[in-house]
Amino acid sequence: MVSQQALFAPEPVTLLHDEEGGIRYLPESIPAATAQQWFEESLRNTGWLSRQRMMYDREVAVPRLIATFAREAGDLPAPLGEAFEAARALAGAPFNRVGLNLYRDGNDSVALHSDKTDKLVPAQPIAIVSLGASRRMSIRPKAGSGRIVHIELEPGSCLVMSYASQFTHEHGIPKLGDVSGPRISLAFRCFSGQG
Ligand SMILES: O=C(O)CCC(=O)C(=O)O
Repeated sequence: MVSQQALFAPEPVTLLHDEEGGIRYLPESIPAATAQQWFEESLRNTGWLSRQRMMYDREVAVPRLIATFAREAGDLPAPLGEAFEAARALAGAPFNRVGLNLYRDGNDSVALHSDKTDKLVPAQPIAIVSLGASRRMSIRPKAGSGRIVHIELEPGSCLVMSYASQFTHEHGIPKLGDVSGPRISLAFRCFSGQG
């Protein structure tokens, strides 16, 4: 018999097609209670850093807090050990790095960008697991007249982006007036060598 849960399980959404799987949104990939627990643990257990960057001729704070962990470093703070395994299974990729982003409120953001590929293993995807408040992601083609796509990244979802898509598209989390609270994203990547 098909369970109620299976009947109403939300379908993955393909936002972009390419030869490496494109960009896929997988809603409810992590059960809601687990996603909430991971959010609380990540908030509490992470040594969050504020990074500076140059804007024209002055230094400004990057509008979000960040942290990075290597899987092989061992001694990962909860929930990262469990989250690595889940992301590896969801995307079918041997992720060995995770970058965490904490968006404290609607003023925190990340500008449209593509991930730097020089230290990434070619053809391996990037997976972004969302925790906490929902935030909108914008995805825009780098060239041509293709349309910009917006997707609401809900807690417990996983967005899988191909390596190839980093050459054709940019993604970002815009500032937003009405955000229900803080959000954490766990961005899993496959780094080559010591990266
Ligand atoms: O927080 C997100 O969903 C996006 C994060 C991101 O673009 C990045 O870490 O490069």
